[in-house]
Amino acid sequence: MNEHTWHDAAIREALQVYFIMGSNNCLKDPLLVLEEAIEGGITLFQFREKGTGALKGEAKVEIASRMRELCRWHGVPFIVNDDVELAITIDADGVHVGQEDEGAAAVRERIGGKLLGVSAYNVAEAEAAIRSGADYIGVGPLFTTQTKEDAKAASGLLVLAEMQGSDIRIPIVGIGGITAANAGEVIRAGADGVSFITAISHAEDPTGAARELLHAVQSVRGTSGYNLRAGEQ
Ligand code: TZP
Ligand code: MG
Repeated sequence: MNEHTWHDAAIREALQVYFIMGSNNCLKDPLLVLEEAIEGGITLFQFREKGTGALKGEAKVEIASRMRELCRWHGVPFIVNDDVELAITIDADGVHVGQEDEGAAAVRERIGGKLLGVSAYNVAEAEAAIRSGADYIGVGPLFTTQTKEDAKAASGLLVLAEMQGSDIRIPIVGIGGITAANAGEVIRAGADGVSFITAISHAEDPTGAARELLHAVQSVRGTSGYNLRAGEQ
């Protein structure tokens, strides 16, 4: 299967409150954090198991499978960072790769119609990602982040305006230092959604944190009929 099965409108909906996390980002049981975040209304989840103390081998597959099932049960799309093999094994909904990872075009070949996200720091990288078959791009770090060990300098929000000015029409999610306090600005600057690690993974109340992020995004962006889960909140 090689055609894209994700339509733009559905992707823009899913990107709204995009929680990224691995076991080493959490202050308590990662499965509990994920469950609470889902309860609060996250619209997409990315399993990103990397950095100091990251799980490997069987342990990584085990926790990923449990998170995958939790997301499936609640109807939240589940994406794997970098590890295409794992994404295929546990039948993830998609894969997200950075510029430094396996070429996005090669990943597209391997995953067929699954969702493909690619990180882009600037317009040139966004254009390359689109040529490679990306379904959406993750743009950032927009603000300073403590979380990514090899993060580039924060770009600020201007990069989002530059992308609009350059006719980049692919769905965009912002990343890097995003909280409920600045999420609205990110949407106003042109992103379809916000992605973040710490804003939920370090929250004392992940459910409340997710609700605040959803509110911050939707009060700028509005809601649409596409968000089938909105009625549950
Ligand atoms: N890519 C760019 S910044 C970042 C990644 C994975 C980390 C985002 O983490 P936080 O805690 O939301 O700043
Ligand atoms: Mg990567």
